[in-house]
Amino acid sequence: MKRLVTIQDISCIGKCSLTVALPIISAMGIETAVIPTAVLSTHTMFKKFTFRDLSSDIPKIAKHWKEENMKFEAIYTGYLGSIEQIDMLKNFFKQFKTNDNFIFIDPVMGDNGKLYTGFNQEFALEMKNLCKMGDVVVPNLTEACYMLEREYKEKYTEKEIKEILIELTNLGPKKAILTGVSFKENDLGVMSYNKETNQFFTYFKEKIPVKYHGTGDIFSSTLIGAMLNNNSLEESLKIAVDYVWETILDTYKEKKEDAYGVNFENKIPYLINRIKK
Ligand code: PXL
Repeated sequence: MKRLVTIQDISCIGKCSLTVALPIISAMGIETAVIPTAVLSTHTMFKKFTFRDLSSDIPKIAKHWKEENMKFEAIYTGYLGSIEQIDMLKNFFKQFKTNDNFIFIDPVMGDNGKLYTGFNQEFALEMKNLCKMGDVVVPNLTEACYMLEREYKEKYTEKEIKEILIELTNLGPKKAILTGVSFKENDLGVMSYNKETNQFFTYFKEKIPVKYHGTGDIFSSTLIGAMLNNNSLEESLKIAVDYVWETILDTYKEKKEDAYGVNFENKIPYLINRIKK
């Protein structure tokens, strides 16, 4: 069985980061080792939340794993709580990157043109430095704009999206994926660029008129799970977009409050069927 390690926070309520990565990637038949970076009572979109920083555990866990000669097919990072943690991850990458595995970075920092509570431009530039060490980077448009110091806009042309993707791969990664891309009023989806094959790829679904929290983490978890199930980048993107779309639709039908995340659990059988095909 393949094993990845994912490094992100535990938000005890709110269905994002580790509480979605662990069930989704496991359901896709991949052993999911974790390093929790922090424990929060809820994610940071709630008015109040507790935050226990677990940074000091990261080097200790890495040291122990090195002694045990632990290996991972992929290293997947998500929400990180501080610049200090980013530095620790650079060290972690140096210790656990091999010729056979890949580093997948979701630079979780913001959405809708704004950074989440607790982040600033300095953090965004440090995250950009971390992305230089990645093989695959998966920002949304807000995160890409903060890292590349570009103005965030509501609408982009295909030419502009391609430019952003190329700029992202110029940092180092072989593959860049932008989420939250839309060229038509009723479409929403992703565009990717593979530097090695010089190919762009787009995949869109009909927009559901609502935004839920945690869907970016569900997307990234599904994408890496599909890639580790030997799907091409393009097929993996289709699986991830389709699964996220199914979870949003299921939640939308229930008219649920957005801060509590989507009904991803109801659609796990759908995801497993897609992976088997
Ligand atoms: O879904 C991204 C995310 C992950 N973890 C925490 C968050 C957020 C977004 O707000 O606050 C703690």
